[in-house]
Amino acid sequence: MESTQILKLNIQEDGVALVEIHRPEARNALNLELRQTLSETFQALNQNPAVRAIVITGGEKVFAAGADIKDFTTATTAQMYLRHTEQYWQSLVDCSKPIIAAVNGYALGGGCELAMHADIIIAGQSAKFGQPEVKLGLMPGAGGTQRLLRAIGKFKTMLLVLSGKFISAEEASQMGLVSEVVEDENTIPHALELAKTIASFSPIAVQQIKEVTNLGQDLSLQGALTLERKAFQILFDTQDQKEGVNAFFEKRPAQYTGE
Ligand code: DAK
Repeated sequence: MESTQILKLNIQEDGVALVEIHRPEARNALNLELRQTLSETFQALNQNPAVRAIVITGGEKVFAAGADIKDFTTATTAQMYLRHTEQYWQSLVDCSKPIIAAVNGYALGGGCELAMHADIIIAGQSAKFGQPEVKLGLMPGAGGTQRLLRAIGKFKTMLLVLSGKFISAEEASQMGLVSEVVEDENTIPHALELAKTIASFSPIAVQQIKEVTNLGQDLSLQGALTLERKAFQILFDTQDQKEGVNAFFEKRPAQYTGE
């Protein structure tokens, strides 16, 4: 396992990359260095053809307690603007490979926003989600108001962002913020297993599914359906599509090459 002080990266043989935030002394708070490292890591993983799916986690105890509040004590508007931290989050947005967040413990503020940059969220039963920025005289700044709105609707979003309350994994699941709730000790193994399954499929099909699903959220239904249909048609020009169909009739597992 390759390890820096604050981020661990393990690229497995099966095409799954495990990214682990590691700042236990600060509950994995996302300081500038961590966000920068996360951004560089996701750019590299996106460009690495051996990587077909990515799991991001904070480990067994905490996902991330948000931005590092120490960075806020004296910051001015101009300094916050000039940091342009949106560029770091953008690397996750631009990642064409599926991202699974494996959440144990707290996913708060920027931590909850980080989880929402994933495509699938697996939560341990004791996980807690929230956007407590309002308690600091702040508001969500990395997509919290907007991604929550799209995931769980206005009234649940308003409840979370205006009250700053924490919700359990089960509540988050019922709201549609979490894909699956599992036993705490199973969060990372389950996310890795799921990522392994996804990594075994055609990477072109997987990436098209991700792209169309994400883009479709912000399009009209008619535009999104057209986009879906075009992407579906494009897949017929891949060897993987022929391999998948042939393997079905030959009753054998498909071997996808990504071509
Ligand atoms: N930042 C810095 N340090 C933190 C931290 C954080 N977010 N969360 C915890 N820590 C530190 C604590 O200060 C403490 O340090 P020591 O006292 O030991 O030195 C250590 O971690 C352990 O914390 P606790 O003693 O509080 O541990 P507990 O288990 O009792 O409680 C907790 C865990 C996560 C419930 C609690 O620590 C907590 O409420 N933390 C703050 C959560 C929070 O308010 N998060 C929102 C932060 S604001 C932006 C985009 C996005 C954002 C900002 C900008 N731009 C586009 C510019 C995002 C903003 C946020 O996320």
